[in-house]
Amino acid sequence: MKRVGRLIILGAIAALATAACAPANAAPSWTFGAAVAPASPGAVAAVGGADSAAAPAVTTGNAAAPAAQAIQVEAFDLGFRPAAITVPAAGTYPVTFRNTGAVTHDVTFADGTKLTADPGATVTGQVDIPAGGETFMCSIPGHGPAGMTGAVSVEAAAMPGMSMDPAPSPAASGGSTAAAAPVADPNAPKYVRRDPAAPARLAGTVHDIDLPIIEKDITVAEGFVVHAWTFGGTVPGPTIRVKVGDTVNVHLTNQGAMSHSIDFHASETAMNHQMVEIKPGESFTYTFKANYAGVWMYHCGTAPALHHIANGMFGMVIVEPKDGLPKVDQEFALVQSEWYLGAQGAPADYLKANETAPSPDFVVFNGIANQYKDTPIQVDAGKRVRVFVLDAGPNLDSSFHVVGTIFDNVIKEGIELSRGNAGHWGSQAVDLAPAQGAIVEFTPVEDGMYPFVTHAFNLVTHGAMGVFNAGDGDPSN
Ligand SMILES: [Cu+2]
Repeated sequence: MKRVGRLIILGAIAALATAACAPANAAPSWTFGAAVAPASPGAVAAVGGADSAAAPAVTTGNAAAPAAQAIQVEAFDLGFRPAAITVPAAGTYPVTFRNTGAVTHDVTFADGTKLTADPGATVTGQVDIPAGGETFMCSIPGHGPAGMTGAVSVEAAAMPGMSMDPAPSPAASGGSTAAAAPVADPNAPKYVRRDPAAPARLAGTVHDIDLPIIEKDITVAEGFVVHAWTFGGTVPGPTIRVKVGDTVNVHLTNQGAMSHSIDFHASETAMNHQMVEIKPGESFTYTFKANYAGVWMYHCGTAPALHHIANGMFGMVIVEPKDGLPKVDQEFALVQSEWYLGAQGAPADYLKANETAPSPDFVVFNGIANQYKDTPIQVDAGKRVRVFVLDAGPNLDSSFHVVGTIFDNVIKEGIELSRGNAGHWGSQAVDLAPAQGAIVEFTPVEDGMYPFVTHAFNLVTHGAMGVFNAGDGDPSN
């Protein structure tokens, strides 16, 4: 194979040892108490049967307890069947844990007992159930809040007339336990400003790109650190720029502590062919031919995909037409996205991100709040500027606008407003739903400041603002 245009994407291997950074390995903190009373038969499985449906269900506190045999629980994407299990008495029980989902899950009991199963696998172990019962959850980040919680109740302690259902998951109950915004830490590391320049198109027609998956702490706004999951060690991941007809081989190595995957919107492939789970330590090559021009999103699709995108796993692919784009004076790449903060140094808060009326702590361009307001992007009056814009979401639209300019050339999702069109039409803002991308072009007419925003102004005050500074920034000279 011709190996041309190899792009080595560097990034430090994540420091995975700190407690805040490795929730999958840390002792879980429990939101729910053990359920202790009977519930509807459909929600309850008693121990002892080879099949939970065939097992004698314990439906009231007066029913005879079946002989204790085993706890059987199945994990699917994303939940447990059954989520409420009854045992007749406190004691040690064998556990059979079956994963029928598409990604790795675990069942982690409140005492720390943990069984992990790959997709399709069944594992066994044992657990001590105390007299008060015990909750369990999947400890993989995002899975518990997405609904993977349950409880083992002890029948002897059950009280007639009380519900035995496990406490509803926070996700099911509307996310009422979503974290409050952390307080800015003056000792947090300073953020690293991302170079807004669009990369040059890769030379040649076949591209081999190394894209390590790295979990690491990133300062996303002054005073706020997120334990992000990344492609290539940055949020957004690196921008990949090719042209129609090129072949792109992306070599992924998962250096993180949990499973991830990748989905290139610029590609055409079956989901279960290339958007596959890449476990920690594993490598996978995702290959696609760039058949269509555009500004495309890539992202992690591992469940819950919302959490993986909200925690930084996205980036931009630019596919130019076969003959390339016309030359302009300067080109930039800007990705708008949201941060839903958990605790300092923790991953993004899934429950906040999952609200139907989401209220992000920050809305940002290129991963960091206000970075191009703090240090503007230098341009020149009278010189043509092209911006590749992507709305990575995960939830909110962008209305991309550059104050004091009119876009005379826009290509949005395959629709083109051409410079020099017969009606002399122009564009003031480009509307992008999550996962949509565009190319906009403009020319600052004089020296001065040209702020760029999403014209949803409630988001501007949350970090979605930058500045193009033309010339010396002073229109009066
Ligand atoms: Cu991921």
